[in-house]
Amino acid sequence: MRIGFFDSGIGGITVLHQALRLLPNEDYIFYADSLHVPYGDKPKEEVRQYIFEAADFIASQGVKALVIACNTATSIAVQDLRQKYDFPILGIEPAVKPAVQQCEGTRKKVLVLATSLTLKEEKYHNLVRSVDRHDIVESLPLNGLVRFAEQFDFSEESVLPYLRDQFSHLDLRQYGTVVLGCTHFPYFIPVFKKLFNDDAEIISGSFGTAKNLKHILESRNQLSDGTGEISFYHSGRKVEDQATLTQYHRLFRMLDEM
Ligand code: DGN
Repeated sequence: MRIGFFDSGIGGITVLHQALRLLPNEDYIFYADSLHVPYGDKPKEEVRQYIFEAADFIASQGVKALVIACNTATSIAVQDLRQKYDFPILGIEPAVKPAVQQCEGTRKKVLVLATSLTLKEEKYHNLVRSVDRHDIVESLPLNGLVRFAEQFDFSEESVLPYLRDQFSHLDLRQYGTVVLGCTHFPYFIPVFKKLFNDDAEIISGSFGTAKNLKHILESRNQLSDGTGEISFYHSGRKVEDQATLTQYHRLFRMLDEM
């Protein structure tokens, strides 16, 4: 059986990319809710409805696990999804704990970047409260970055001015770790590195999520002998046109080169 990956858009590829490294012999369904992306600045109830429609579709294809490769969807729906389906459901959340650990013994702070919906949710506030040094954790919503990614615009010329503007009220030298709390953001790691002058570590939850997935499949004795094949879906419709598939493969290559 295949493994489902779900995101509002192309962000989930950054998590699937890590999973393919750890689990190359699995086959995957990648579902992007391209009709409704972006989620991050929409009302919560509306987004919940989209998430359940997507999960129903993925479940109807028969999967042995589902990865919610979207911090926003995880924060508002992962608990309820787990009640509804009988296969394991993994979510991704901002890597606040490792970030705080990395800053231990320094005078540096943690900056969490995510969508406004993720940062508003109780789940995020509980996560921050659960770490020892929550006083060093700051956050900033960057909804606009999702739009750049969905337009396949990863260029420094476009993105750097946007980020400089968003960060203009902050002294970036005070941060030791920057948490990419949205799966669309790792595409911009080279731009973030430029902005933070390599002073800060830039981390995301993708690798941890892929590691959890591997662990769960191993413990359930459910590893497969597949070929790493991916079937792409856009809001319930199979993606078959070559131009879109080529764009997806370009994203994997971009991530390979980082
Ligand atoms: N990629 C998603 C996340 O990790 O939060 C959300 C992007 C969006 O739809 N705004």
